[in-house]
Amino acid sequence: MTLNRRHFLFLLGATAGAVALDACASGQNTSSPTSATTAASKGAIQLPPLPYAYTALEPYIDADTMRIHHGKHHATYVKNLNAALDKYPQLKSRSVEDLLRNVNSIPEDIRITVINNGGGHVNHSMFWRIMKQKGGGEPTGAIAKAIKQNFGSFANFKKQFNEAGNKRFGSGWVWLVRNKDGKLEVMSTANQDNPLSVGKYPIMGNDVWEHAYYLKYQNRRGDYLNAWWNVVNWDEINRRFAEAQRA
Ligand code: MN3
Repeated sequence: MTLNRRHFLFLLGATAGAVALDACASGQNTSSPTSATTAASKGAIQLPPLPYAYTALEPYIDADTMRIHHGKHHATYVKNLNAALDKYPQLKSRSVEDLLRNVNSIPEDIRITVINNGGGHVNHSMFWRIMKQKGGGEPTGAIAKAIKQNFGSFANFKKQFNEAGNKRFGSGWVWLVRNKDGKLEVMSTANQDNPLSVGKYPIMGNDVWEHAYYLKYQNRRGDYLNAWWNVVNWDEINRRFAEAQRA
């Protein structure tokens, strides 16, 4: 069976896309596997590639943790989110952030799934980018000034942030957010809940689920929280801070 692109797109439109894709993939003789992939994944949310190597954050975050965290945990959130949104294709025209900002607009039968897995996707997409190899050090730029204004000093902010991360019982996140009055706050959320759902903009956040640190730090969450500051990417955090002020 030879399929040209137009024929393939016709099949995709006329029948279930997944069936057509399976038929093509097993055929080995499709004219354009690239266009097939594009057509099949249209509207589906993709796992963003890690912006650096798995080893980049060593020794603070080990390569095995990064490999499983990104390739398994984050990938599973994306897969579950797509499965939920497939039931309501009209939701796919909205961003996941927009869904999380308006959770009551999500159909009830998929609401918790979208909060958990959409949150998981958005949180981790931020998380990879606010870290980098040879990161850390004192904050820079506008966020440095804002931290000083809101918390007195970077040391005091760091202390509050680590305390909130340590105190989170079970799985969750610790955040620096911008609230509706334009003030910066440290907060913590359970599970994959995102601050957008309570009207706050996440500027930076650290993942305190055990999967984020257990291989290297076991029960020593405090050590992980302290070490994490060595990989923080202040350029990306400044970019998010500017975005928070526009939001
Ligand atoms: Mn995680």
